[in-house]
Amino acid sequence: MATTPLTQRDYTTKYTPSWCPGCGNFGIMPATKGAFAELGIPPHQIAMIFGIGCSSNGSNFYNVYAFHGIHGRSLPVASGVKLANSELTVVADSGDGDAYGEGISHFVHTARTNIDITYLVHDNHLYSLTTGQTSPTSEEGMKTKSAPFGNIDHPFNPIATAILNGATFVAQGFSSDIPQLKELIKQAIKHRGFSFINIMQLCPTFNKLNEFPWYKERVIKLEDEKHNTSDYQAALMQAVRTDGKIPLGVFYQIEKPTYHDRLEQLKTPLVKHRIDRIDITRSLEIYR
Ligand SMILES: Cc1ncc(C[n+]2csc(CCOP(=O)(O)OP(=O)(O)O)c2C)c(N)n1
Ligand code: SF4
Repeated sequence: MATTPLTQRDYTTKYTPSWCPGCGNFGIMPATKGAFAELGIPPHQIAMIFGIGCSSNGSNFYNVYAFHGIHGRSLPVASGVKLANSELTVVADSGDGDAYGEGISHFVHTARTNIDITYLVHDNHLYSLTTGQTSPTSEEGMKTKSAPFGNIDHPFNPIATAILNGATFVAQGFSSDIPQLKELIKQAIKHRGFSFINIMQLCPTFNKLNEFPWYKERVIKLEDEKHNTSDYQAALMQAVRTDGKIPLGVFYQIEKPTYHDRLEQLKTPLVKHRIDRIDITRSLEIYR
């Protein structure tokens, strides 16, 4: 931990974000940087792994170790980074298309591993970088670039999927509620295990359905409902609500051994293992 207080500036690069005016990414970024600063994690101890999309362009805007991967693949890269150096705080960052379309199998399988990384998904209900096509979380009936007569498919439920597949910290935030989102990100990073936050994100350029007034009518806070975050069934009930409300806050959190806890060889970070004493003569013989 740093000795002098860190501020958001410590995590800021010289590049000006290219997002549209009013984009929810402008709310998610200060919440994330604020969480890093308040937790006192210096930039060189953080690795952020991005996929492809408007949100993923954030790789240029965070002064941390940042890796811009390929579409849908932020989680396997993030897992690899954590396996190599468990002393880093590893955050994977995706759009909803990236996470629940291209990257859906990684989402499910990473949740099962309970590896100690944090996953932030910017859920603007569209593929926005490619100009607003239907994504897995687009609502049924929503008119998009690729569904001009309305989306005919049922939307994907990220919260229920995460809980059902073993994620040990599952939350939902909103890009317009920066203080709450910052607290959720702090809790997610502090949590030992796979922590996931679905972040409802405004996309004023392409999403004319899920705008601020639409959310204002629907969002509720789980803490106001006296929700018990360690109750698996209560968490699932909140995730599958049918009253149209959008709960914000922590749905589910439990302690469980992490991936690293379960493998003796990972107790020491792999980057600190001595490799100079390993004799590979026999292996070389095989391939000679
Ligand atoms: C395998 C693959 N399919 C499609 C694309 C084209 N593509 C690039 S960005 C993007 C949309 C990203 O949407 P999302 O992940 O929701 O992020 P957003 O732009 O909304 O933040 C698509 C489809 C690609 N790069 N790779
Ligand atoms: S298209 Fe939407 S998500 Fe992309 S930068 Fe513009 S407002 Fe943000």
